[in-house]
Amino acid sequence: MKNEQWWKDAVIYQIYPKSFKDSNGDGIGDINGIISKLDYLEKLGIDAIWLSPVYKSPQDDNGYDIADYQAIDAMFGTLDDMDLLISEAKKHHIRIIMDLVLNHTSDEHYWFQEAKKSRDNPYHDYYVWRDNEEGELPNDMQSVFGGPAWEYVEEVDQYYFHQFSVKQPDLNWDNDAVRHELYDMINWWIDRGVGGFRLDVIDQIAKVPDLKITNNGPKLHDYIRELNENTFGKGAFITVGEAWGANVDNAKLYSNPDGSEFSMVFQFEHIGLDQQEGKEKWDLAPLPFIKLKQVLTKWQEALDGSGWNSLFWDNHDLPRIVSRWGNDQLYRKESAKMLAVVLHGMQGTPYIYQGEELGMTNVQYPIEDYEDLETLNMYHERKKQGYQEEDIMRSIHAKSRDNARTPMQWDASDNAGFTTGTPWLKVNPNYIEINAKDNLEDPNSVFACYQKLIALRKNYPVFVDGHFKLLLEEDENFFAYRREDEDSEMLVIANFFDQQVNLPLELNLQDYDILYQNYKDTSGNLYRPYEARIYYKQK
Ligand code: TEU
Ligand code: CA
Repeated sequence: MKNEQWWKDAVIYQIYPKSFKDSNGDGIGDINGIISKLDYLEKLGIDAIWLSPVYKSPQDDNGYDIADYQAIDAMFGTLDDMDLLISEAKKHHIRIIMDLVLNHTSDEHYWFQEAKKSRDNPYHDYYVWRDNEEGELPNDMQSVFGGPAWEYVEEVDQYYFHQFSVKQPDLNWDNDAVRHELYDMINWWIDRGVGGFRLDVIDQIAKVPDLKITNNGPKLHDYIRELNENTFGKGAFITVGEAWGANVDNAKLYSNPDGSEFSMVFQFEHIGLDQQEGKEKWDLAPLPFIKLKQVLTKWQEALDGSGWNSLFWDNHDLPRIVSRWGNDQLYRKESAKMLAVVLHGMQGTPYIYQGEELGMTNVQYPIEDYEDLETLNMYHERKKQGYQEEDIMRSIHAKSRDNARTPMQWDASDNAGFTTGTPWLKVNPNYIEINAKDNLEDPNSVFACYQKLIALRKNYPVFVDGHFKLLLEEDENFFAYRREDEDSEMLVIANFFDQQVNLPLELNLQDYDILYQNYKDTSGNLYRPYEARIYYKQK
C-alpha cells in the first residue's frame, strides 16, 4: 500500500476556494460551490483537487492563517459540507488533497491565545519567543510580507517570531508536544478520507532564528521523516511539500522513492527567473529563455529515477502564465496551449491552477481594488521609499498574487457566473470572451487542450516514465525535447514566441504520429507563433 504510487500518472487541479464558485450569493466561493462543479472537473479528467485552506481563520492571509485546524470556516461551509465534498468527489474519481499550514497558526488560534498569557502557560512554548532586552528586537530579521519578523507582547515581555504576517506566529517545532498535536490533527483528516496533503512552506518549519536560519534548518529532514512515520507514511497518499529553498540535492530527499518523506516538492527555480538577481519578485526582468530551458532540464535529469518532479506554471501566489510568458492578446489561446504542452510533456505530476485551463489572464486594477496583503504592504513600503507610482503599479500588474485570485470565469452572465452577489475581489472584465461555458462548446478551446493532454498521460506510458532529453539547447525560439522509454519515443516541439520560424532539426516526420497540435493543420518545418506539436512513434 505504502509504495503504491498512483500519483505518478495523476494530474492535480488546484482550487482557491474563495474564488472558485459561490453557492449562496455572499460573494465568496464555498464548499457547496465546489461540489456543484465536480462534473466539470471530471470532464477535464483530473485525479485530485488540491484545496487551498478552508479551515476556520480570520482570513488575514486568506486562510493560510489557521485558527482551528479541525473546523471549517463558516464562510466556506461546515464540516458536514466538507465530508460531503470528500465523498461526492470520490464518486467523480477525484481525491481531495488538504493544504496543511504547519509552520505557523493564526494569532487567533487557541494555542496562541493561551501562549501569550504568561511565560508558564502550558502553550507558551508552542511558539518561538525571545526575551525583551532593553526594548531591542532580538535581531533584524524581516518577515516575508514586510516589516520585522518579531512582534512584542506586553503580558510576557517577550517577542514572538513570525516569518509571515504579524497574525501568523511561527510554531515551535523543537517542542515535541507541538509536533504530536499536529500529527493527531493530520490523522484526524486521514480518517475523514482525504487523499493527500500539500504542505505549506514546509522547508521553513525547522527555523533557527538565533542564527537567522529560515529554510533548510539542520533538523528539517528529521522532522519531515518523523511527520511521515506518524501520519501519511502509512498509506498511499500523495504529498507535496512547498519548498522555496529546494535544490536538486535536497529534492532527492524530499521525494525519495523509498517513501520516507513526500511524494514530491514544489520547487521554484524556474519561477524566479524573470526578476532581477538578488532582488525581490517585484523587480522585473525579461525571461531568460535559454536559462529557463536549462533549469527545467536540470530538474528533469536530476530527479529521473531518484525522485519525482511536480510540474507547474501557476498557483494562487503567482501571476497567470499566459500573461507572464505567453501572449494574452493576439495569441492568447495559441500561447496558453503551447505552455500547457511544454509543461505536460515533461516527467512529473502536473498541477493546473483554476482558470489556467481556460487561458485566464492577469488583471490591471487601480490599487483600491487589490486585497492581497503582500501586494498592499509592498505598495505602501515602496511609496514610503520614494518609488514612482507607475513603477509600483507595473510590478503589481505583472506579479501581484491577486492576478491568480480573481473569481473563476464560468460564463458570460453577471460576475462571470461566479456569484449572484458582489464578488469579494473584482472579476476580470474579460470574462465575456474568456469563460468555461464557451470553452466547453469549442473543440479547439484551451480547455480541450488540457483535457487532451491529461488523457494522453493516461494512455501513453512514455509521458510518465520516458527519459528526458533537451533538444536545440541554444536555440532562441524553440523549446524542444525528447522523451524515450523502451518501447517508444515522443517529441515535444514548441515555438515559444510570436514569430514564425523554421525548425532547425532533421526529422523523418513520416515515422511519427502527431498526438497533439495547437493549430488546425501543420506545415512541415514551419512553426507559426506559439505553435506546438507532440510527435510519437513506437520503436
Ligand atoms: O507561500 C509561501 C511563500 O513564501 C509566499 O509567501 C511567497 O513568498 C509569495 O507568495 C510570493 O509572492 C505559502 C502560501 O502559498 C501563501 O499563499 C501564504 O501566504 C504563505 O505560505 C504563508 O502561509
Ligand atoms: Ca458563499
